[in-house]
Amino acid sequence: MAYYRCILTFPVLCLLIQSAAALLAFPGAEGFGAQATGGRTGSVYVVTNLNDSGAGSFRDAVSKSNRIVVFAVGGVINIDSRVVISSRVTIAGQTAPGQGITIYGNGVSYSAASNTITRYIRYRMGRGGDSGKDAITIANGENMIFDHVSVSWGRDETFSINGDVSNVTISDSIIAQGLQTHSCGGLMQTTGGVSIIRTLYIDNQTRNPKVKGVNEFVNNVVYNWGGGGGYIAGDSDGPSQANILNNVFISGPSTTIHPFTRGNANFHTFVSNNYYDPDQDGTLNGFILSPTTENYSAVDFQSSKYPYPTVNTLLSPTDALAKVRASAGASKSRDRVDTYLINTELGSLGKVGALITDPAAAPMNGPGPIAGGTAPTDSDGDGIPDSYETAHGLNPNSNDAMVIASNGYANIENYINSLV
Ligand SMILES: *[C@@H]1O[C@H](CO)[C@@H](O)[C@H](O)[C@H]1NC(C)=O
Ligand SMILES: *[C@@H]1O[C@H](CO)[C@@H](O)[C@H](O)[C@H]1NC(C)=O
Ligand SMILES: *[C@@H]1O[C@H](CO)[C@@H](O)[C@H](O)[C@H]1NC(C)=O
Ligand SMILES: CC(=O)N[C@H]1CO[C@H](CO)[C@@H](O)[C@@H]1O
Repeated sequence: MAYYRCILTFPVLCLLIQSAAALLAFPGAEGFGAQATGGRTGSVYVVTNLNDSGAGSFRDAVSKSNRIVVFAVGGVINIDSRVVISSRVTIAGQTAPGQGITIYGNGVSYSAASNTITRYIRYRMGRGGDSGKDAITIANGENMIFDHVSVSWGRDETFSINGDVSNVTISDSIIAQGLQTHSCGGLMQTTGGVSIIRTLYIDNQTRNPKVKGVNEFVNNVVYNWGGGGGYIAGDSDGPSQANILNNVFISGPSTTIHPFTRGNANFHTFVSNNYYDPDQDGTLNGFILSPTTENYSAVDFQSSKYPYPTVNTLLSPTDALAKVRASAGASKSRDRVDTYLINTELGSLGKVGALITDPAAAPMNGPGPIAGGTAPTDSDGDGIPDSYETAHGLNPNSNDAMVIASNGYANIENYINSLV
């Protein structure tokens, strides 16, 4: 009805409104954060060096809103103090040559960084980071999507959302090795929703994750959680509503406790098809947890799913495991750390798990090396290489990166989306 009225009276306006509402952060974006707009309509910032600060640095790139950040360098960016991400920023780690970008040495804050799109980048905090801080923190804000992000070595939590936060997606990512003694995957406590999709939680003593509020937890793999717990149903006075579907829980050497703990009657959840392999024997020979209090703690079981924005394709638990192994994290070029976590640890199906407090020591041996590579030629410096411009009818000698193409994305977005 509304649609017809639109067509008859204001056809052009109507089409504009519809395409604006329907445009995803990138093609295939899913979950609560799928409609984040990032830096679209702003300008392009090309990161040209690995310096901690100053012109051409990552810190400078994300210091202002309305930017699409691309990389003409690859490697490790060592940061001393925490980096604060601005709102309406797109971070396109997939544009970096070589093995991409690792931010190492401290954490990043996405508090109030509403409407951000972050893809194919590694945030590794480490012991030198600020005590009591997370590798990624979000205390407030909405509409953020983290896709193919590898985050590790938080001193407090690794990826932590806690506050007035809405509409966040974490998809195809790795949340790894919260540092002892806290060793946390992280809180996922929103007022308005976080989707966690096809993501690996690995080697965290506790909070893999700890959830309160609105949560969709679909097709994830949780490996080698510690005695603090796997998926912790926040035992809170406030209400939570979660869909927990088709996930895989594999015990490792550090696992001493059931995958689900601490729920109470305020934790309302629809659970289905969650797979648990408890025996650490190197073979995938687990079972689907039946929805009992013993298996899921004393949650309030729902008989139907909450109508949350969700995955386009719900995988079986074993397909989810295969997908996570193949592509979770900054997998355009997997670094040594993620390769170790995925192949050596997760690939052992229960036999190997890291017992570390210092990521600079063996077996992790720090964040590097990350091959730097060479950026393709970009004559007009607009962030889109000449070869792509020529192949797609753009002008390699004039800045046309932010021109909106017929599909609604800026030219540069079509370029960065074409890379992965
Ligand atoms: C990056 O750091 C190097 C080494 O400290 C310095 O020589 C160079 O000028 C810096 N580049 C910029 C653009 O500040
Ligand atoms: C979250 O997303 C929904 C659906 O797009 C929207 O209706 C709602 O206003 C968003 N919430 C915030 C706080 O932006
Ligand atoms: C947990 O789930 C398994 C597999 O469905 C089932 O065999 C077992 O009885 C459940 N455990 C309890 C204590 O309910
Ligand atoms: C990197 C790190 O500290 N990992 C810890 C994660 O939790 C497990 C389970 O307790 C610990 O054994 C690890 O040391």
